Amino acid sequence: MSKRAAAALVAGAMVGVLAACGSGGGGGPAGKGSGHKLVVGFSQVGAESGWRTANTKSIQESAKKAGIELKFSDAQQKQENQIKAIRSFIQQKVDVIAFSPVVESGWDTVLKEAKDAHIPVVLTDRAVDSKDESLYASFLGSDFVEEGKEAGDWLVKEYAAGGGDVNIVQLEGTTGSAPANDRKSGFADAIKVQPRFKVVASQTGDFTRAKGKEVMQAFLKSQSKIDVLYAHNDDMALGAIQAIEEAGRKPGTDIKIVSVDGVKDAFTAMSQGKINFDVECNPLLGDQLMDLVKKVKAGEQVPRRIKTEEGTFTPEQAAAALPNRQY
Ligand code: GYE
Repeated sequence: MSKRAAAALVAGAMVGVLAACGSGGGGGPAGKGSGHKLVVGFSQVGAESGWRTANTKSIQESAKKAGIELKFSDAQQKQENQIKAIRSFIQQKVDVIAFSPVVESGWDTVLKEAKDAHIPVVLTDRAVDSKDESLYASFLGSDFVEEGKEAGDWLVKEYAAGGGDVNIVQLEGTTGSAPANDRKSGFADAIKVQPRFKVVASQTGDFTRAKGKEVMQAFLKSQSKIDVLYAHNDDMALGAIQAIEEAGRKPGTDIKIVSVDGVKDAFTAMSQGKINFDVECNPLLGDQLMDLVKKVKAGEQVPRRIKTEEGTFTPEQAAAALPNRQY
């Protein structure tokens, strides 16, 4: 190790000690009187959906409120960009790294690098499939399997009265992402109670409106009978609604729609009868995340898994909630 690197290491350790004591003192590089401001490197997935926009805003606002310096990096839905961002956070010696992993696999190497640099990592929104639990301190986010199950349970109830096949098309989220994997498996589990529920086509729409529309157009051409659309998020459902209307059919009536997220635009569509059921996924994770990074930095014990609370919405409930919906 060079002398410079060794000196940096010692300085880094001192900053850690100062921060851990919660003392000011002005001795650290952020210096003078106010004490060391906590620096968090955050790698966001992208800006693919209404959910994501609300999540980014929440994290940025909460960091400001908490007096945390947030180094924000947008990965544009690419894992390689996230890995680059994390490496740059390590180089900059941030206090804590937080990130929302675009896909579940392939993180062990870079997380090991953060661990070796003694920078704690907090996962938010999406999980990784790393076997080594020492690679991150905590995971804050929703239970996506449960969300898929809620969507499937609704469908089974909705068709409880009738017989005959129910043909379902599925718009999947980003391939390899935790919400796409889990919302698919949770739904599949719920509908397997009766073989008449058939997923006749399933393809990724990458969690975006444009892709949701495009894939739905293809489904409408290739499938002779579609009863239900299950979309892994609202943006894809909203894109699909356009495709269904342009094909001269009535979303919500000719084709029933069940979706996930619960963003304002989807509630508006629900109040117009175009979406039949929405499973909420809360993007407002900022305050909880800032709390968590502070505790992790201070060396406090934190739960390995923190689940967010969320509900489900019928069109009536969505219409009632719409005026006060924050995202
Ligand atoms: O449902 C979708 C977004 O990871 C929970 O990502 C998040 C998902 C959300 O693009 O709209």
